[in-house]
Amino acid sequence: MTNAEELVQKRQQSPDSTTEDYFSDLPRQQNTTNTMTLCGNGICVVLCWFLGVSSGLRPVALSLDGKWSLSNSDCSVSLPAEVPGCVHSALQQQGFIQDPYFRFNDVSYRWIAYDNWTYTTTFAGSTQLRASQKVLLVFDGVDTVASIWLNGLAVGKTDNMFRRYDFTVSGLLKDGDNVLKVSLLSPVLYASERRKAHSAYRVPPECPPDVQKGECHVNFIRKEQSSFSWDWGPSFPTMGLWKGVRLEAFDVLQLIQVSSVPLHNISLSQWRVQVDLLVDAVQTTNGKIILSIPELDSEQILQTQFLPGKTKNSFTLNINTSSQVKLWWPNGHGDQPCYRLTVRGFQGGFLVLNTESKVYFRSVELVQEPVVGSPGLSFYFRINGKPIFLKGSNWIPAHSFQDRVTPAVLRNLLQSAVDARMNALRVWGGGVYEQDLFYSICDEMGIMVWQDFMFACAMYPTEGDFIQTVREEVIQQVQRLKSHPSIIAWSGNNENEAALATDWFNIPVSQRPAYLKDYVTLYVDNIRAVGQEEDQSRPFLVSSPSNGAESEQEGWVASNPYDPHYGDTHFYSYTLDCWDWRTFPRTRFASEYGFQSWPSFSTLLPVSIKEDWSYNSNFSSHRQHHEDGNLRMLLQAALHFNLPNATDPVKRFTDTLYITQVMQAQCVKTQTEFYRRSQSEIIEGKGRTMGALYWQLNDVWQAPSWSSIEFGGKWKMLHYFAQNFFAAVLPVGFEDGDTLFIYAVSDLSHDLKLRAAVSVYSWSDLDPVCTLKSDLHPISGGSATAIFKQPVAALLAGCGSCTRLTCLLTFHLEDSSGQQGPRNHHFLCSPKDAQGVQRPNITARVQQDEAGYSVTLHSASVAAFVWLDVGNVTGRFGSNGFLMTSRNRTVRFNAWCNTSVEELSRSLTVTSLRDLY
Ligand code: BMA
Repeated sequence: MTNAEELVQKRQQSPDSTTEDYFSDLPRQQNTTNTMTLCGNGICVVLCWFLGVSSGLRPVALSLDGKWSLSNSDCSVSLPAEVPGCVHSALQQQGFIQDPYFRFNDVSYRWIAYDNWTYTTTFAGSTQLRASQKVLLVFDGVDTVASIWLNGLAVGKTDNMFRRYDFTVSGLLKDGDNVLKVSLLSPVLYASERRKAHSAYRVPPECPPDVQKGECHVNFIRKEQSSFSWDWGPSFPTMGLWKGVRLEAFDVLQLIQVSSVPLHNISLSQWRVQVDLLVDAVQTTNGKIILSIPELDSEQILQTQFLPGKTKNSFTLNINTSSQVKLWWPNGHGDQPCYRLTVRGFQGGFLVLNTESKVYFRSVELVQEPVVGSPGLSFYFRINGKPIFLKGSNWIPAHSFQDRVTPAVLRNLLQSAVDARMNALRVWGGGVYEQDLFYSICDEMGIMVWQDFMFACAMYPTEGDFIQTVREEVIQQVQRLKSHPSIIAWSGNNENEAALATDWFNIPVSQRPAYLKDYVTLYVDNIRAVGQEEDQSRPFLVSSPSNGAESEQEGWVASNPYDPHYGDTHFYSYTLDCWDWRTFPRTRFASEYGFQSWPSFSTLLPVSIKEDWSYNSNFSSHRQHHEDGNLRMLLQAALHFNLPNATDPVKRFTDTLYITQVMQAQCVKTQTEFYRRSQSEIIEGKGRTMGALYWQLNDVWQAPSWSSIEFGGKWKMLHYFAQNFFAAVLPVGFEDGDTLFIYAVSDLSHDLKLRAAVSVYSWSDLDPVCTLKSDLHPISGGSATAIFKQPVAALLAGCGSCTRLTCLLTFHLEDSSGQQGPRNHHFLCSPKDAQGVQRPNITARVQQDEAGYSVTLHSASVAAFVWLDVGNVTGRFGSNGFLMTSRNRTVRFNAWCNTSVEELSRSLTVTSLRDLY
């Protein structure tokens, strides 16, 4: 009996022994990297290789991550470089360049992406490695266009940042030092060459608008589309090995990917789990697969045959019907329990593969069906049979240089989403398919993900090689990601249907059919077809926005993809008054809407100098990538607020940053509340809104944008507002005609009985002028119901000497046990027109107790949009940007780093609306 046989026998005799026990018995070999654990997909491949019986060899996985060397095309620059990483990061780490985000460096460092760069490493080729039947050189991600050389011989080429590449290098390895080179072409020059070669017809847009200071023809290269600039981001066309590199050697077979998708048979009320194993086998291998979820008392033993080469092998595990399956729920609707799935493979009694992964059970349906009283079709998600209103935002890349998106950055941003009571994020199609950890965290936190494919705001080529690389990209990404319950929908692209339908690119009428055909070829015949072949467990949308089923009816490009009677919409208006809800489309599903604001001063400080600190500085216009964006923010703010007029230039600048955040927070609040209160109604044939995902959650650098979280993680006022406007139970107030309505919105599963309590305050007095209460109303779970209605004139007439100009309203919901949900407010006039507004002269005292830090405020009068800022002390307040109608208020501060009462007191500034003028 060989060692391996002995061990397998031992293992079978003691089924309880762990993988570690199993390995501890194996004879240790020199190369300890053999036992590398490959994690991804929420899945850790504990051991996934064949025990070579005949040769007695163990398989090898040799990581090539770490220090490589890097040089440019004429070798005038050479330096060490970290892998995974990119050229820009390496140049900065070695002191060749400053912080690329500092001031105007995005433009100064443009040369980097115009050069070609070569990464080189040397590794030892052991006999063991070379003796293996098959040796693969694996790149989890190459950015982007590269040729790869091993010991001077060409191994292969890459052209797609979103693919994993492997190359067979079995005969190319030498004893001793092996030299691996990856030569990267300038992505900018490559895209431009591809454009030139594509002479038959235009594939617009040619270039981004000048205001973006970006590069052209990004649609010709399969790379993060926003890396050539966007309307919120800089142009840093990265190059590098952005994911891991390694050698994998094996004698019989290698497991490349495991994925599992739970499927629910409603009529049989049975769950089954479809398990796909992507395997690379040296030769035909017969064996036995055992799938099991011990906790559900479910196991399946199946005979199988792995054919030579790379094959996908699907198996089904039927879940024992007498076991109670606990379901995965979105945040706010229940827990996110998971189960352990083990997959073991045996050949001739030998364990040939053994993996363990997480399985979460949930079903998802996208419901598009006729709606009573409304033309068109509904558009909402049903999770585990329950209609769910999607509350959240849109996710963009968290950094221009992906190597800097650490687990801590991801966790902080996603935790912030959950803390603002979001249950959904859309991973937008101009960025990257996020790293595995992103989706694992979403799984754990109950964040539903609308996952775009990475195509945005452009037409794309459809030549054979382009389609081919995209097909492979889609297969790999769907296989990698489909085990995540968080992903509830795939979506083909961002706004490309709309771009065609509403002719963004001035395509001559005679050429339109050719573009439509290309559109269908790419997104329907290829991306959708391939995607659906890999995963039938979730809905597949072709574009966002689209009319869903209606777009399909109209040949995939609807005449108006923004039709509020169908599908999802994107809606932006910067000139209309955002306080007027009548300007918003009463859509079925709002997947994008938003307003820009500036980040806070402390976020700008590290990337600017004194001369930059004015709203009209070159820096301020340089960082603004949206045409007239800075002006539009002020014009929108000026509709309702006095603009800052301080004589001190820095104060005026920081006050202006503040007012843009006030404007943004109030605008997005108004629009989101409109969507949430429209969920149960049909008005003029429109309504039943079931999603509000504002644009955008996070930032890629320190600049004005639509984000609610600044680069670095600091919450803008909007994010604090989201904490309230996404609350499970929310009172929404608005006027229709001159009548005040208050709606009770509830995302709870159970019914409530609530009344509205309205307080009228005079701007000049901290004591309420009067308080009104409605009757108790039944509020069904998952609904929006009007519970208070009164003409404003009558309300004010019955309440002392109030007028629209002198008073404002606050309101909340309550039942016999007290207040339910947050307090809300409604202005009866623009604050700039209000009469009796006093300077609040707010004073603040920082304290520390066992629970942490708190700030106690004292105000002399009603104060609106009270904003606490502790500069660069990182952390988060319990609430912020609030309306203060009491003399005292205590706010907690959750510090992310060590700080002190002294430091906080020193750093603290308090600003309210009246402090600006
Ligand atoms: C959308 C997005 C992005 C853009 C945003 C703001 O439509 O899809 O392309 O950044 O608007 O303009």
